[in-house]
Order: sequence, then C-alpha cells, then structure tokens
Amino acid sequence: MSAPVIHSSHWGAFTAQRVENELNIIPFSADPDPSPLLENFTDALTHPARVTQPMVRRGWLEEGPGPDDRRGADEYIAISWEQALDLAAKELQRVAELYGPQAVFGGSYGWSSAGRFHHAQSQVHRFLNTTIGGYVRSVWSYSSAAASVILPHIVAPQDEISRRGVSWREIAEHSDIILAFGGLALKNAQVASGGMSEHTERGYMKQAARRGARFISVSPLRSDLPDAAAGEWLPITPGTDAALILALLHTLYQHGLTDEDFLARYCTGWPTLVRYFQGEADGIVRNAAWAEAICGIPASEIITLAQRLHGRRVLVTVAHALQRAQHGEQPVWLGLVLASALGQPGLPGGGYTYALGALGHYGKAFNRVSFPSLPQGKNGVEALIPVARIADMLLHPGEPFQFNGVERHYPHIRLAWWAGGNPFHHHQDLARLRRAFCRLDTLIVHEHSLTATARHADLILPATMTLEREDVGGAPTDRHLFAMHPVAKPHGEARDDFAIFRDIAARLGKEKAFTEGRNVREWLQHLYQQMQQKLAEIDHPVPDFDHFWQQGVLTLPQVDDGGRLMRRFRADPLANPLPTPDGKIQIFSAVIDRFAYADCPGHPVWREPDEQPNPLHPLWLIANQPAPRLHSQLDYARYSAKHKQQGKEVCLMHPEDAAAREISEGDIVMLHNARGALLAVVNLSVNIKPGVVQLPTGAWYDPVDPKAERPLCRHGNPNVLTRDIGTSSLAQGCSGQITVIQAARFTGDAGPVQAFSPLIPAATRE
Ligand SMILES: Nc1nc2c(c(=O)[nH]1)N[C@H]1C(S)=C(S)[C@@H](COP(=O)(O)OP(=O)(O)OC[C@H]3O[C@@H](n4cnc5c(=O)[nH]c(N)nc54)[C@H](O)[C@@H]3O)O[C@H]1N2
Ligand SMILES: Nc1nc2c(c(=O)[nH]1)N[C@H]1C(S)=C(S)[C@@H](COP(=O)(O)OP(=O)(O)OC[C@H]3O[C@@H](n4cnc5c(=O)[nH]c(N)nc54)[C@H](O)[C@@H]3O)O[C@H]1N2
Ligand SMILES: [Mo]
Repeated sequence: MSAPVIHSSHWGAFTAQRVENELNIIPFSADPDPSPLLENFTDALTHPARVTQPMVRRGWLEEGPGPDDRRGADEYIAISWEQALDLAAKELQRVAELYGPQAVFGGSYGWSSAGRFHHAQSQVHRFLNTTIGGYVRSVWSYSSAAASVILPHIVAPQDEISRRGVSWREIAEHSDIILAFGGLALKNAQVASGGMSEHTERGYMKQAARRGARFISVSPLRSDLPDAAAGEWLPITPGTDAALILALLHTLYQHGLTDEDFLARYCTGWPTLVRYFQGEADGIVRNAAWAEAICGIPASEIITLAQRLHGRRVLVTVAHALQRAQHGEQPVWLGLVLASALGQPGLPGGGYTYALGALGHYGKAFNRVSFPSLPQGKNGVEALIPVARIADMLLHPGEPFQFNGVERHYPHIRLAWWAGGNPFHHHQDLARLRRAFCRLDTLIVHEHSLTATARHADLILPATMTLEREDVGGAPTDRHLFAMHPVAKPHGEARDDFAIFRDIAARLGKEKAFTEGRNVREWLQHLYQQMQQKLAEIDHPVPDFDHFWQQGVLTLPQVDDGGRLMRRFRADPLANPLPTPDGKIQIFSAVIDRFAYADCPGHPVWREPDEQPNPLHPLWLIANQPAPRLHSQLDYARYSAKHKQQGKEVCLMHPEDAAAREISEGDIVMLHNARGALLAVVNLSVNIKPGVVQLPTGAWYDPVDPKAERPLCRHGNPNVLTRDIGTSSLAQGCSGQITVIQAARFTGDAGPVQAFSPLIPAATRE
C-alpha cells in the first residue's frame, strides 16, 4: 500500500492511494458533491488497454511513409524507445525539409488530462514551434465552434457570455424562470477542463427551486433537467429550437408583450426580424401553429409559454448541444434575441447566458490570478482549419472553403502529430475519417491507452497518465490549486509527453529551445513563481513552491463579477458599449450580412436541416455527452464499464418506437444509416420524445471490418453514423450531435467487442 497523495482531474480533485494494482480514491474534502467519474481511476493504471511499449505499423516501417489504405487494419511491430525516437525525428525532419512546416498538422485537438504543464496539446504545439518553426493549427472547438464564431459578431466573445455571464449565485437569488434549451444536465456540469474541486451546481439549483424559481427544460430528453431543479420538461424535436424561438417571438410581438424600449435602445435590427417572422417577404408567418408542425410542441403550449415569460425575471440559456448541428448558429443567436425581446439582459439573474451548466466553468467566480500555461512559442505558419474540418482538409488539399467571411484553402498535410485527443472519438463519419487519415504520409500518436486513433497510427508512443507524473492542477474558475503528486510508476515503458518531445528535439538539435534547460520540476517551479509574482503585485502573498508542494493545496483569491459586461451596458450603453460594430446587441448583423452566406444570413432564421427523418431513416439519433465518463477517456475502466450492457453501449428508445419494430428492453439493436451501422443494447423509456433515439458518445470504435465502406461498430460508437459537415459557411463547426437513423433488432453474431484488447505486436524489431 502506498502513501496517500493528492491529485486532480477534469472531474474533480482527490486523494489516491495505491493498493496493489488498484487505487483507493477519496474525493477532495471540500467538494460538496463529488463526481462519481472518479471511480474510473480505480482500475485504470494497469488495464490491458494501456499502451506498454513503442510500436510501429508494419506497412509504414517496411514501405516507408506515404498514403496507405491499411491504416486501421495493419499489424504492429514492437520497437525500442531509441528506434521510435529516431524514426519520429527522421520523419519530422524529412517532411519539414521537403514541404516545410505547412505540411505538418499539429492541431492535435483533444481534452487530454488535467495538469497545467503536461497538457498534451500545449506540448505538441511548443514542440513543433521550437523544432520546425510551426504547424498547421486548428481553431475553436468541437464543443462550441458555431457559438464561438457568432457570439463576438452579435454580442461579445463567448467567454464573456458563458464564463463571465450570469452566475449561478445570481440565479439562485434572483431568477424567476430559467428557460434552458437543451436542459441543464448535472452529468455535464461535473466536468471542467483543468479541474473542478467544488461541484456546486446541484446546490444552486436546489436553492433556486426552493425560492420558487421555475426551471423549464426544452429538450428531447427528460433527464436533461435534474431532479434538484424540480422543473418542467417541454419535449422538442431535435434541431428545431430556432423555429420554436421564432414562434415565441412572434407570439410575444402579436400580444404586445415585447419590450420595445429595450429593443430600440440596446439592439440593432429588431424591425428586420419582425418583418421576417411576420413573413412580409415570403408569406410564411412564423407563428405558434407554424412552429408546432416543425418542433412538435402544441401551438397552445407555445403561446402559454410566451405569456408566462412576460413580466418575469427570465434567464435564457442555450446548451452547446444545439449548436453542434447544421445551422447551429441560429438557436444561439435567437436565444439572445428572445432574452432581449423580454428586456432582460443586464438585470440580476436575467437575460442570456450561453451554455450554462454544460461545463463546470460556467457561471462561476474567476481567479484573480491563474496558474500560467506552458508557453507555446511562435507558430510561423499562417494556414489553419476550423477544427472539425480535418477530414475535408486531408481529402481536399488545395481546395477553397469559406470560414467567417474569408475564403481559405486547405493545406496539403503529410504528417499529423496527435497527443491528448481521440479523433476516432470526436470526429463524425468515421469511415470517411479513416479514408482521410489514409492520405497522410505519417500519423504519430502519443497515448496512454489503445484508442482507435492509436490503432490507426504509424508510430504509437506510450504516454504516462497524470497518476504517474507530477504536475500542478488548476483552472481559472477553480479557487483551489493542486500539487498533483504521482501515485504510481509509469506503466510499462510509458514516458511523459514532455520527455518524448525533449528526446526528439534533441535529435533535431533543438533540445535547449524546447526545454529552455528545465526539467519537469524546474518548469513547475518556474510557472509557479510567475503566478506567485503576480499575486504579490495584488498584495496576496502565497508560500513558495516547496511549501505549496508539501501542503498540496493552495486557495487563490477570486472575483465574482459575473454578468458585469451586461450590467454596465444596461446602465449606460453609450459609455459602456458592447464590443460589436455599433456597440449594441445585433439582431441584424451588417457584418454577417456582407458575407452573403445563404446558410447564415444577416439576421437569425429557421433553416430546415437538409437531412431529415425519411422513410429509410425515420428516427432522430441524439449523440450526446456520456454520463459515466469524459468523452472516450477510460472507457474501459470500472465506472464506465458498469454502465454498459452485454459489453455494449446502451441506447434509449421510446416504447412506441420499439414496439413498432418488435424491439424489447435489453435487446441488441442495430442503428444504421447510409454511412454505417452500430450495435447497442436498448433500454426503453417514456422519458424520451417518440421518434428520437439517444446514444451517448465515447464507446471506443470497434469496427468488425475496419476497411468497410459502411463499417459496423459492434461496441456502439455513434460517430459511425453522424454526418461530417460544417454548421454553416460562417463557423464550419462540428455538427455531430444529431443525425437520422433506422433501428432494428439484431440477431446475428458480430463477435465480441475487441476495443479494449491489448495490441499484441506481430514481431519485435531487432
Ligand atoms: N457525435 C458527437 N461527437 C462529438 C460530440 C457530440 O456531442 N456528438 N462532442 C464533441 C465534443 S464537445 C468534444 S469536446 C470532443 C471530445 O473529443 P476528445 O477531446 O478527443 O476526447 P477524449 O476522449 O477526451 O480524448 C482525449 C484523449 O487523450 C488521451 N490522454 C489523456 N491524457 C493524456 C496525456 O497526458 N497524454 C497523451 N498523449 N494522451 C492523453 C486520452 O486517453 C484520450 O484518448 O468530442 C466531440 N465529438
Ligand atoms: N459526464 C460528462 N460531462 C461532460 C462531458 C462528457 O463527456 N461527460 N463533456 C463536456 C464537454 S467537452 C462539453 S462541450 C459539454 C457539452 O455540453 P452539451 O453539448 O450541452 O451536452 P450534451 O450532453 O451533448 O447535450 C445536452 C443535451 O442537449 C439535448 N439536445 C440535443 N439536441 C438538441 C436539440 O436540437 N434541441 C434541444 N432543445 N436539445 C437538444 C440532448 O438531449 C442532450 O442531452 O459537456 C461537458 N460535460
Ligand atoms: Mo466539448
């Protein structure tokens, strides 16, 4: 038994103690509502799905770098670290010399693990900047690309609206109605990138509900609103919130319930939108009856809801999920317009906040000084892609694409380097993604576990888990800073991402540039001292590093200025304008209008997604965030495994939809569409809207035939089904949240799930 040490993760801080191959985990004592996800650490360390040694793909080793259709279906050969590092360095040098850093993709999207220094994506960026002068990057996130692009045009940067928007404390004290499009699932709020030592959402919801605040969740799933909120469920057809909000606006307007003073003083373009929802140009009146036919909510309920909103302190929030779909920009925009039409922005507990509860960061206080991140150096490459356009880039080098008003061209990538992300988790249309990765000369992946992405790599480099190294854990919205002490030795031959990059940099003659002469402990001290210095400047002395390291936790001073931007704007819009072209909320945006995008015009609109339920694929699939894990992380571990049935992911279906297909509770079902198919175990529930099936993301991709045009994943990864298109020409965001499918009972034999099996090398290279 090892001595207990303190540690931190994206889903909470804890004390860990090693008992043989398992960990005892005790949640951080100050956490009022610790996350059950912590259980995933108990049996992860030595699981057979860990990567134990460097490996090279046979085809790549024998035939050299180049496009290769065998990726995802090839054998591996075990090699020594010396060989692996030599191969990686030689290949990076080859590509940089022949094609330059603009042929290297270093976007490396992914959540990685908590810990400021070892944050894998930062390590990749720093490594490529300091060794070859840069890389092609990706911008924005799978989480929130559509909102991140549109919010600065229409109101303010996303962080200002989500992280520094209306706070939970304010909601508990002031809101009358919290109208949540996409709900406020507590399963989501338990996670925050960098760490989250105090889970307070449940407490705030209870407090608000006790005071009489009403939570209304508009969502296809009842479970998106937790019991703590004691609220109401308004079931809606996926992808149709924009139509519902237009009808709410129309109803408010018809009944004279809009706050015309607010709209005139603080907003631009309301008359344009009025003309649109009244159908002046096209004769389509966007009223409650019109919306009923689209979103499945009876017109009478839409009208009642509009009337209830009037005259109350209303907070409107729109979940990330809604904008992870074609035309995802629209509900984000319309949520803001609805709050404005009610005259609420800038009032305590009222107005608009984007994605409240989607992450533990939102609606919280801020550290006055945060722990610095690893400096990434200077990227000399101009080329970039919107993050979710990775397959488009690899399949269409040189071709033009639109993005936020600019025409750009996809670069021709030869080498992609990934650490801390799992594209075969996060990307859509996995068969297409495989074809795209097959175009590369080389794919290098650092992983601690044998994800599908690792199994497509040419070089797999085994990385440590945070539990096996030292780091500092913290997030700008978490007042606790943690000394993350190692609890175990690295598994097998795993090395820290930093050490891997250091040794490759050394082979390229760039070790000093990459490390600045510091080892890990010296980097932690160096970064800590920068924070200490800044804290001293605001008269908040903290102990020196050694003392912090020993005591394990440090409490940082915070400011609670949530909602400040809107409060000041409301108080005096001329003195405190918003960062928009005319300083007002943009109900019409002249800038977006000038881009002349048919799929995202100058005012918000309802656009029907071009993939709709049809006779072949009559059901909507919701592929949302998984409750028992973070994305695909530790999918093999105990807490995640407990939530599978017959070793497969579980999908939820309405009993009517099941009966129509002779499907019963606990059956294995095949969900399929034109792109692929998957197997999952079905559970039946009346808490899902009929016509909708829900299957969370994160089951590791396990194709029966990896090279199939339409692969069958026997484990239940919904991204074999989702469509790989941008949200619109404006944001080009991920649109993987919803797609259309058919479901059928499966009685065949697809063999056992192999996703977590160890990768047995075919040979060892001498
Ligand atoms: N269909 C559909 N798809 C979606 C979504 C959806 O709603 N629907 N949601 C999207 C969203 S919001 C997101 S954010 C993405 C998430 O996509 P990702 O962030 O790519 O998912 P993770 O599973 O967190 O991947 C992190 C990987 O890093 C590895 N890792 C952890 N720590 C380390 C480390 O220290 N070093 C190295 N080298 N590796 C490490 C983990 O083992 C894991 O494989 O998925 C997106 N995909
Ligand atoms: N446990 C856990 N928590 C997480 C994560 C995780 O992987 N696991 N991931 C984190 C990350 S990176 C992110 S970005 C956030 C994501 O935050 P979100 O994207 O908001 O989370 P989701 O669970 O994908 O979606 C929330 C709910 O929206 C509903 N929904 C889907 N489509 C529609 C629609 O068209 N209209 C309406 N009204 N509702 C719809 C679904 O029922 C779904 O449950 O979650 C974070 N929290
Ligand atoms: Mo995300």
